[in-house]
Amino acid sequence: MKSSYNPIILALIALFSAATPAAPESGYRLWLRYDRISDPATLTLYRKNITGFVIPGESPLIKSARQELSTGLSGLLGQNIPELRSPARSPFLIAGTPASSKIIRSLIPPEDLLKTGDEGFIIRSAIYRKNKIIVITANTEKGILYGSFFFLRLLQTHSDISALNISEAPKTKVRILNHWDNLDRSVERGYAGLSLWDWAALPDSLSPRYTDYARANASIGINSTVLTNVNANAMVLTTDYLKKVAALADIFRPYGIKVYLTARFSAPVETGKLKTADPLDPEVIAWWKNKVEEIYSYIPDFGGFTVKANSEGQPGPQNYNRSHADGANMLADALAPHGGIVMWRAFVYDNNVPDDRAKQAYNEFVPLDGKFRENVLIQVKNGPIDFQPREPFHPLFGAMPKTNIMPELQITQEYLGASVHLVYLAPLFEECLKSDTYARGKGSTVASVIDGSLFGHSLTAMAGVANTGSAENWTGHPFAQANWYSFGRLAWNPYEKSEKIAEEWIRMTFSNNQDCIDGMKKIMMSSWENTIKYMTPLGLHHIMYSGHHYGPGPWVNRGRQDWTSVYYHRADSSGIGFNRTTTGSDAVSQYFSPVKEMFNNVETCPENLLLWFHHLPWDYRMKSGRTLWEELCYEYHEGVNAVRQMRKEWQKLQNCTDRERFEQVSGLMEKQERDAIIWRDGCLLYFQSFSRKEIPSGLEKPAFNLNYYINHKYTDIPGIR
Ligand code: BDP
Repeated sequence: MKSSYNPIILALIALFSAATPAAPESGYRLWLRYDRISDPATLTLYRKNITGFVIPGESPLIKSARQELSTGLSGLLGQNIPELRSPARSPFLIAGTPASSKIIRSLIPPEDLLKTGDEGFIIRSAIYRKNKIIVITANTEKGILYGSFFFLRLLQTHSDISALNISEAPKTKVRILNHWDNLDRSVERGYAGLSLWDWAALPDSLSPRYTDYARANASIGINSTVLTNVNANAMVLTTDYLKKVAALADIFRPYGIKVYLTARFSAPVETGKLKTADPLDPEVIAWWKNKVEEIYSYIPDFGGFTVKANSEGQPGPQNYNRSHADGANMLADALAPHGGIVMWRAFVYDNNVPDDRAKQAYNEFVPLDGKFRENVLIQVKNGPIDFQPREPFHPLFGAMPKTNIMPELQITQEYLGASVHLVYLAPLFEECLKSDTYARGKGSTVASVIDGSLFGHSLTAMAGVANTGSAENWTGHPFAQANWYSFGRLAWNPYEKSEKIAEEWIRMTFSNNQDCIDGMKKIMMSSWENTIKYMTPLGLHHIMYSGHHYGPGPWVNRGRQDWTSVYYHRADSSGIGFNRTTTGSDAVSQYFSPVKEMFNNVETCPENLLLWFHHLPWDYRMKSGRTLWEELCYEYHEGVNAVRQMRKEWQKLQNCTDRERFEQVSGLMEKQERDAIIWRDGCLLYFQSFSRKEIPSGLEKPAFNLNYYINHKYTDIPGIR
């Protein structure tokens, strides 16, 4: 903050505003806490700059913005900031479209709004009748809502608002949460209680949570939500359920959020009593057309369908010898007249285990490039296997230039410690988005594929598998809120930096005190790499306990081959790792040069993906000079030690938060350390049975034998049985 105050007074103010523990806090308010600005100098300046606000209009979107500005400004400024019917003689804030306000028309040249599209906005300092004012304007009311939240964020993060000149527009069109929520309120891979959607009580009883859910999403630019699990239940498409869906849509609409559903491909058979779900059958086509019409009669702005087809036993067009394009296009044609879209998932793999599961989506989808309708997006997980702690980027990014491609990121921590381990996921998301596919030469990043700029697509999107539930704090772990937050920020701008997002979130959620920000940021920014170290270092993957995926299970060797761990790590007496080079499964050839060569060559393959692409002897020499076996041991130990270090760092941050959240995080970290040790020792003992080498001296030795880890049961992890 710039200010012209006496330095002694400022020093005194700083002293008193140093971190002090806050009032109890359940975490329910997420990052929208709006408590009075803690720094007195900042507070004084803000109060001078905003004595009231003007927001013309009465539409639902404007009412939401008004409500937010009213509670936000009054809360943050610690005094009533009234809505003004007419401009004041003292500094004020005005929010509106040019159409709604003469003042705005007189201050903002129309061409300035051109770049902000139908969801962006401008926030600008201006002079009106010799008075300093702040203008939030946009082409649409939705832009006003987003601009209002953005402005409140400036205050929440103690930003300088003396000379504002901000112009923002989202880089993707559909920014969407995928809820893997079932109609019985269980949540697939959910670790934060039951589903938010209380289907039995809907449509008559409407939880206030629905509105707060919508506010939280709107505040970070999320404009869409798929209410139901990708492993879909056709029941949700029946009339009674559609009425329930409509009730939710009515609540979300004033926050600019559209609802979507998952479409079970066999619904015409299961609920429509047809004999087939063949996408080329005229009766099937008619059934979906009518169903879609019915949906729009209840939900006029319905977004469309997300579909998991011919994957993990789900029905799909291949059951009728039709292609993914036949299936997707049939649904797309039903939706097109209403403006709806289809997000068709590329997470497919055959019932017949192929030579390498990592190759399958690419093999099935690339030949279909150019065959999908304009209102179809292919939804691709960030990596080719399945949300592993670290994966290389999915080779489909860049490989289908004539098709709309969107990424699916997993916010819920299925393979990253559920809601128990503190793992800030934005660096994982960022690593994928920044990856260079080389599809059109250097600079063809994944972000440039999905924002449509690389191949000139206008239908763009980003999906995140939600981590929300009925837990009081929404996400179970207080820090897991940051993963929801950062997904929204990255969907809005896939080029945003994870560190900047972390800082914003800490300021809004915990504290604006610099020591607190630094301490928490350090914990967050190293958390993902540290977790990889104690779970799946050096490119190992899919070695989790089968079923729940929480703890280690490198010994899993029963059942479908590509669901076992031994399929992925391929450890034997000669070494460890999956050979995906040109001498192995050749998955490397699905990448463009020079990425292909980089992964293919053991010298240039990044060590953090080494065993993803190479099978190497136990005494292979790593860059550190250690053997592969030794390096594995050190990585696992470093991971555990990092958790211990993190616990110490957290203890230093006691004054940065209220007691409730402090204690909750402390307790979770204790479990995280316990279970990180189980990961380390279980994996090392198992791999040692092949390497036949000692754990290097100086490193801790496992407390139990391998059988202990194999038989270990988790009884205190939410969502895990
Ligand atoms: C896997 C999950 C499974 C999901 C599947 C999917 O284990 O529960 O249904 O992904 O994305 O990660 O369809």
